[in-house]
Amino acid sequence: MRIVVLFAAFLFLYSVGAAPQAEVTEQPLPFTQSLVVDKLAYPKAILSLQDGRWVIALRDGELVCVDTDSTIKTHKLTLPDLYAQGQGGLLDIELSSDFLSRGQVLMTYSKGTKSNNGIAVVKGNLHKDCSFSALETVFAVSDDKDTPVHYGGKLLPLADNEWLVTIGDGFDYREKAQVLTSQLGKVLRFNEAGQPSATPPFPQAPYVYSYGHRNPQGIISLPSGKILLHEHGPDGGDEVNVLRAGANYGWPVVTLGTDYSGASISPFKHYKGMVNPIVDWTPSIAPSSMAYYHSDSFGALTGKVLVTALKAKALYSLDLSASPVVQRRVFPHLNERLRDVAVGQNGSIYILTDGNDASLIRFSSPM
Ligand SMILES: [Ca+2]
Repeated sequence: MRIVVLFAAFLFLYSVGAAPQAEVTEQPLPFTQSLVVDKLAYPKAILSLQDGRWVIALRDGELVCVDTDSTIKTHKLTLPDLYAQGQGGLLDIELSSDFLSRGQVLMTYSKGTKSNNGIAVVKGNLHKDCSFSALETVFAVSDDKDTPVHYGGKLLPLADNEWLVTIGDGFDYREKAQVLTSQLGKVLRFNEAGQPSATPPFPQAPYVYSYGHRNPQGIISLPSGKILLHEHGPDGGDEVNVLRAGANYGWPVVTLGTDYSGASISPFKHYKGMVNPIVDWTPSIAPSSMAYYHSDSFGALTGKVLVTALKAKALYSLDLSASPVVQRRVFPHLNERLRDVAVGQNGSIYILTDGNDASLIRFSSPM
């Protein structure tokens, strides 16, 4: 394995554009870089199995398992009616609280046909040899949708076997983000039996946790218990939001972005009863995933939130203790579309690149 030691020795200003936005500086950080796996076809998510093993979920329904000795095994899942077109496919994988006892994980994928598709959540047991058993559907979004884009599809485990899943607006259905009886443009809450919460914020729409979202592809919980979500805006207007049950995040009534045509989507930068983001990225960076850096291995990143971006080809660190939130660019030499980020047990940062010839790369502190 090729080990490259690089020292980012100079701090210089990096501007993401001419928008009304704070300048993003680079984070100087000594590191060692190593390739974990390459030649991955359209990977969407990585998962630490908390014992040095990793799993990579590929768009077309395959799992790639990386053992502690770097041995790689693969397993092709049988996902009912997988619809892997456009931005769809197998999209996320997370550990259930039953992982240690029986290997249970939850996954999301786009299910259905060209004329009717949407996010489904499945569960099942992942074994040490990368085989998979007891695949079962937990939950499927109820709306009809005929676009292959804006799925969301990111999972977050909560306490008591409850989960959140992000659901995008389907692009052509943005008005539904404000309609509680639709599940598009929402964050939904359910348990591993597929039932809604016993204490939903909207009794008439018991799966809905929050609404007014566009295409959220990052959701994490912080040690404080806060839940953080980021979502793609249109042309500009990518957002980080602090998520609360019952809150309205504004889309498409409020956005700092414009339509791809340049047309205004909304005259409103704020609207009564709708929650403003804590970070606005205009121009768009296309945020694809997020992780909390809990370790002191890279001391400059301790307590920061890491965000991968597709369009900006960058990894950002966010300091939420500052107001406004301070953003810095980490490992700026990467300069590739980045799909996912996760933190290993020893504080190494694992970054998944995007596309049909993607890689999983590990960054460790040389200290
Ligand atoms: Ca918003």
